[in-house]
Amino acid sequence: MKNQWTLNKTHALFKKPFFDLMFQAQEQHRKHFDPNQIQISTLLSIKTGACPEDCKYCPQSSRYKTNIKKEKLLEIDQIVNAAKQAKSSGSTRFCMGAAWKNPKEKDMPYLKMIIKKIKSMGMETCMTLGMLSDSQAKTLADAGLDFYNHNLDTSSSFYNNIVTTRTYQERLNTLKNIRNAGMKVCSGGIIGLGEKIQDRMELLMELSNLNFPPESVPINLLVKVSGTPMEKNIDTDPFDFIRVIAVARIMMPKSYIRLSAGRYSMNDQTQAMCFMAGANSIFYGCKLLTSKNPEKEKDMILFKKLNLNAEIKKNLNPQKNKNYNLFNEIKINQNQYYKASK
Ligand code: SAM
Ligand code: DTB
Ligand code: SF4
Repeated sequence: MKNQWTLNKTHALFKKPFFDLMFQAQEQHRKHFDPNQIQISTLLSIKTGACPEDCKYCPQSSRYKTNIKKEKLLEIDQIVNAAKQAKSSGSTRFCMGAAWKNPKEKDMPYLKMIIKKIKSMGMETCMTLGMLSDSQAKTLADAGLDFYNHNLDTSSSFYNNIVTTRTYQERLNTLKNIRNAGMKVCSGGIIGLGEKIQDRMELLMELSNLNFPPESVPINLLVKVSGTPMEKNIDTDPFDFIRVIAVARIMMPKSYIRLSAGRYSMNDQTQAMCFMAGANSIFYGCKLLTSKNPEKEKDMILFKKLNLNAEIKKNLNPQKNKNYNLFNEIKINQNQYYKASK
C-alpha cells in the first residue's frame, strides 16, 4: 500500500525526545536490516565542472569561481580502472556522476558502453547525470544500469532559493521516468542549505510518499565549498543532522539510508550515531565528486571499532558468505588505531 506520511505525523517524529526517536529508528532498522552491516559504494566524477545549472551549493556550477579542476568526459579506460580499484576495496556499487543539466543524445551510446563494461565486472552500477527524458531512462535501463541518483535536495517551497535554472517538478518528472524504466531510484537531499525544519519534513514526505519510496536515500551534509554562495552557511548541529537520519529511517524503513557527503567534517561519534539512527550505506574512498571524503584507512579503523561489516552481495561475490567482513582483513597497527581514537 502507498505510504501516506502527513505533516502532522512527520512533525510528531521531529519533535520526539532524541532518545525516543533513536530507539524507534533502531527498532525499524532492526526489523528490516542487519544493524551491523553497511553497503559501500564508490563515487567517480566522469565529467567535472562547467555545469550550466546554478545550484548554490555546488562547486561544479560554471556560475561560481571555485577551485576545482574541470575535466571532459573521462576515457573508458580511466573509468574501468577506477571501477576495478573500487571492487578490490570491497565496493559493491560503482556510482558515476556528471556535471550536466542532462545528457545529450550524442552521449548515449558511450554511456551505454560504460554501463555494460562495469556490469561485466560484476558490480552494481549507478549514474547521476542530471535530468533524463523517458526514452533516455529506458536506454540506460536497457543497457543494465541498476540505480539512478537524482536528488530532490530540499522541499519544493525552498527549492527556488537554491536553484533557479530548473524546477522541482522537473526533478519529480525525472524520478518518474527512472521508475517507469525499471531502474532503482536513489534520491535524497542536503541538510545545511539554510532550510527550516519544516523544509526537512517536506523533503522526507516527498520522498516517502512517492509511489515507491527510493531504494536508496542519500542524506548529504552541505560541504561548504569556497566560491559557492553557500560557503559561509551556518553549520548544522550534529544532533539535528542525526535526527533527520532517524526520521528518514522511520519514514522509509525498507530503504538504504546513505550517510553521504559531509563525513569528512564529522567526528567518529557523530558518524556512529548516524549509523545507530539507521544509516546503512556510505561512499567509501578519499574523494566524493570533487571534495574530500575520509581516507579509506580512517574508515576501516572506525568500522572495525564499531564491528560494522561491509555488505557483500552474494550474487556479486559468490565465494564470500554473508558474514564476510572486509574490514577484518585490513591489518591496522595498534598505534594507528589509538591515534585515530583520540
Ligand atoms: N548534475 C547532476 C544533478 O544535479 O543531479 C548530478 C551530480 S550532482 C553533483 C549530485 C548531488 O550532489 C546533488 O544533487 C547534491 O545533492 C549533491 N551535492 C552537490 N554539491 C554538494 C555539496 N557542496 N554538499 C553536499 N552535497 C552536494
Ligand atoms: C549524493 O547524494 N551525494 C553525492 C552523490 N549523490 C553523487 C555527491 C556529493 C557531492 C559533494 C560535493 C562534491 O564532492 O563535489
Ligand atoms: Fe550541475 Fe548537478 Fe552541480 Fe547542479 S548539482 S551545478 S546540476 S553538477
